Amino acid sequence: METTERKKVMLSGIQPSGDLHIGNYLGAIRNWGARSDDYDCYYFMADMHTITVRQNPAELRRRTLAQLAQYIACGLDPARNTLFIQSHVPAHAELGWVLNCYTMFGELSRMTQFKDKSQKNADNINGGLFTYPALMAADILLYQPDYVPVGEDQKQHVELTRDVAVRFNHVYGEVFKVPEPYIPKVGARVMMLSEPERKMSKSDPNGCVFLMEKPEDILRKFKRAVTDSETGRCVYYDPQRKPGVSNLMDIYAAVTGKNYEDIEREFEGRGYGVFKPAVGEAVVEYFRPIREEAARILADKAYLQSVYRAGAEKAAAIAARTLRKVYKKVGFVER
Ligand code: ATP
Ligand code: LTN
Repeated sequence: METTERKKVMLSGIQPSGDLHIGNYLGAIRNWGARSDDYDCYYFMADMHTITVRQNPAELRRRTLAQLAQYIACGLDPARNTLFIQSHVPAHAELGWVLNCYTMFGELSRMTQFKDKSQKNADNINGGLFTYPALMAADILLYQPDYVPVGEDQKQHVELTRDVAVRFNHVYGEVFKVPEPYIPKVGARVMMLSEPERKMSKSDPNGCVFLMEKPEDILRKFKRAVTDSETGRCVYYDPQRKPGVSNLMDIYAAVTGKNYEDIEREFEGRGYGVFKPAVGEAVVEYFRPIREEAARILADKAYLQSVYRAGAEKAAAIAARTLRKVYKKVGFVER
């Protein structure tokens, strides 16, 4: 039957600022593939965002392709998802500029990612780092998505995107669809194994577990994970008092599908010495097929090229439509 109903749209991106870690997967990528039958899905490598922090060019290029191979290995079939590299679609930079002019200094000043990253890179607090959320708003609004599947830390940026879209629509009529963040219940904020008070982050490789890491390295990191010194060494969920154990429980729950009660029962009276390696092994097994498949795909450079070229072409066509409308609304003369 012919239908004129628009398919729902999902879109998200990750910076190739480091190798992908289990936080990126559990917080974001895991939610991406699930809907590719019912949704139009756009996923990209946010390389333009990555240069807000100094990068080694060869490494950035390598990681961008490795990230694409990992997207595919995580189940994103390029035939059913538009996979592309942000810098291949100029409309991102073009709409990014326009939206810079509709995003307030005060709003940008409140972004916690800006505050964190300027602390970490005190010698390079550049304009791009500050205005990054306006480019992210452009990334999103170009494709008119319904949902943006991200981890908890990106909620503030998606909310700013909504505010910018509403502001723009208020002046010019319904130009942008106002998107919703789509955040998982378990795994939305995976913490460092070495410092469970801090978010696991690619640009901070200590305490981070990477998807492509060797099984023995993953196991070692879990065995050394910081817990607490509570007597009895009981496994139970209490993120305030037991951030290390609760983080491990979240990871274990996410990869096994068990709930907190199941996990507490499973490790009752068995202590952290049994619990930590068990989580490590579950993680190794969960990611084994992804790791092997990604390594296989990465070796096929011609295939990867065909995927990102086709992706850029499809993405550019959609993005150009929104950009044209925006240019017209703000008063630019049509070429
Ligand atoms: P960087 O260190 O360069 O900021 P990052 O590791 O924080 O990188 P991003 O590229 O900022 O990762 O994030 C990619 C996606 O993964 C986003 O949707 C983000 O919300 C999610 N994400 C990042 N870190 C975590 C985490 N620790 N737990 C859950 N989700 C996360
Ligand atoms: N800001 C995100 C990466 C990102 C993104 C996006 C996510 C850039 N553009 C658009 C969702 C939608 C980050 O640093 N994790």
